[in-house]
Amino acid sequence: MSDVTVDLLGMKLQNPTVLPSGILGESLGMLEEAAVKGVGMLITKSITMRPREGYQGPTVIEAVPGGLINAMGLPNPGVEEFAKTYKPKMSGVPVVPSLYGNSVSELRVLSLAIDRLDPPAVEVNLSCPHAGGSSRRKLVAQDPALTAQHIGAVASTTDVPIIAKLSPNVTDIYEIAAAALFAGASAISAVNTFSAIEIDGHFERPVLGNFIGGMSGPAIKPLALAKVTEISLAMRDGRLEEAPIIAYGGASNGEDIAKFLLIGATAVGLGSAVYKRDVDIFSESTDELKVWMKEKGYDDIPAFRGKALEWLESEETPEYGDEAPEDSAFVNMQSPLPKPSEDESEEGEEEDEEDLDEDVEEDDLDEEDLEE
Ligand code: RRO
Repeated sequence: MSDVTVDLLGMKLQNPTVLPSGILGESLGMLEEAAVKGVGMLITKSITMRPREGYQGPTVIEAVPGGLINAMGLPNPGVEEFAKTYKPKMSGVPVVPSLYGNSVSELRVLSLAIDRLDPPAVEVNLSCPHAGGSSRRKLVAQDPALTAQHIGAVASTTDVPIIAKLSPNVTDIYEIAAAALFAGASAISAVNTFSAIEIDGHFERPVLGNFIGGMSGPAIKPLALAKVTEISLAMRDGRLEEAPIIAYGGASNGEDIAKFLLIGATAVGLGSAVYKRDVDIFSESTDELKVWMKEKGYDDIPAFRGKALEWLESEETPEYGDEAPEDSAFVNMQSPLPKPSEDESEEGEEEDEEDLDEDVEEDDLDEEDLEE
């Protein structure tokens, strides 16, 4: 039986699945249900000092197939109410509070209050793409100095491990990760949602109540994979100190989880996918991951973590490989044009072969000329 347990910041997770912040987190009952149904780790909705109602609707739309845009506006009861019901573990599953501060000093006070609740770790949300409403103000995680200040404030008030949640809306994400780790973070979570807007063609205005939102879902998976890859590669070549990465970004099944582990993640969030399926997704995806590992012959996750990065470190540009199954979506997408009919294709082949012979003769000539 494949071992899918994960060691993360002193926590032993039963599997690498994570419920990301903001998904189901408003109701304690839903968190409990996810815990009972087999999630590896829970992150709460981002908590602020004072209660926030959130933005007016619409707050979530499906803008493209597999692509949700949200602007919830950090709805949460505030730290005082949160403290009344928070438990560091639910059904044996670690519950990590997510912290959001409007300023460095506010974050410090918030972190002190959360530290009293004895959490197993804290995640610091530095990257909500619309925390300033529709003001388009700069995000903390778009600036290394601001990132270091916010993480430093939390590090000065708590001894529990700090997870810095980064934004994909930057050019060099590893530079922000470096600032966070330097200032006292022990892990990186990446990525928050991609800044996004949808326009209503009829009413000629942005669709979301807040106008600007953040995009998530399967449509962003390759983009998120690229951002996590950037961080992992920087860790491998020494630009960044080694630290666990919790990956978020469009994963929705066991093979997607494997993909993020293959590019160096330690744990993987299933967020938008919970909306599409339900909380059973955590145990179902874990089972799918186990099947994938069995097929590949891996006994545990460290046996393949980061394996796909080797391709990106290589100097050569490797071929996709003959071993790719014929029904692979990727192989099929390499020839998107309709195939010629049989007769045409035979003629085509003959012509091509003739051309090839001529080329070879010409090549031979060239070589002889050169030798002379
Ligand atoms: O609550 C939100 O609207 C929200 C947050 Br705090 C966040 O970090 N990322 C996001 O896409 N939405």
